[in-house]
Amino acid sequence: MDNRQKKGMNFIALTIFPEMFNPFWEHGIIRRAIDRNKIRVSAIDIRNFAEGKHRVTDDRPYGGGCGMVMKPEPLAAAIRAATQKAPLSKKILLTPQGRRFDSGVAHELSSSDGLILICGRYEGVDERICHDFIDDEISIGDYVLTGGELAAMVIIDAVTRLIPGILGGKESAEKDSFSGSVLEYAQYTRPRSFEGHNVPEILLSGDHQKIENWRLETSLIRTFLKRPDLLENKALSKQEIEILKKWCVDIEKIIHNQSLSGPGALSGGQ
Ligand code: 6GU
Repeated sequence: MDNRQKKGMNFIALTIFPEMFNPFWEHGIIRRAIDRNKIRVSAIDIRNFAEGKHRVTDDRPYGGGCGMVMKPEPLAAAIRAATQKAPLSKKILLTPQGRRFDSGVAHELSSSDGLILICGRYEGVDERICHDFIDDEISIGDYVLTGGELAAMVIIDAVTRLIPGILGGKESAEKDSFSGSVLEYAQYTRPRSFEGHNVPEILLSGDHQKIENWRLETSLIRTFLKRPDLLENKALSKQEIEILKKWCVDIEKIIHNQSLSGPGALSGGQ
């Protein structure tokens, strides 16, 4: 049995604000994953590796310009110390310049032994760190955060829930939005009637096959309406194609009836 199986996937965040991670470790599924030895987590203060009385971690950029740059020495020392603790972990720099984090990247990272997540602050980190101490650079989207800490938490959260045995049912993670590149079906719980809106009858029918079909259809409709881009890249199943064809027929019927009697027919379709 290797380390990962014995003690769980290892996440180490390198940051100048380690306290930011405390509430994150202490709640919900992340906390349960730690308690059950599915993951190990730590946030290490980069400042501990800075020299001098003031333990400075940033400095002015060569060549001038605004903002500060994270100094290479404390970062290098912090990354080396983390690598000694977790030699098989992947070293990831959180930066808006990185490749975009998505469900595919989350799955890819979830199979690694562990992650060392380097949280940049200020205007960036010294370029020499990017070259020599990093395996991968990741961004969580096209906007700029004040630091990589929230991005590190996003990644830890998304990766943790993919680890087998973390979520309730085995299929929970697989059936969720994006893993099959359609959105999740509509969910309802009690009460049966809420402020005049009723739960769809079919969900109360007890007919599991019908419920399954209804869920597949609502998943597809929602995806088509909210995120049509996801369907363009999806390999559709036979059943999914049948559902889409059925809509086409229904929509064409509506258009056909309009062209016979609707206002479009009178104005010559203009
Ligand atoms: Cl990983 N870091 C920062 N500072 N901003 C971001 C980001 C990361 N991802 C998106 N914006």
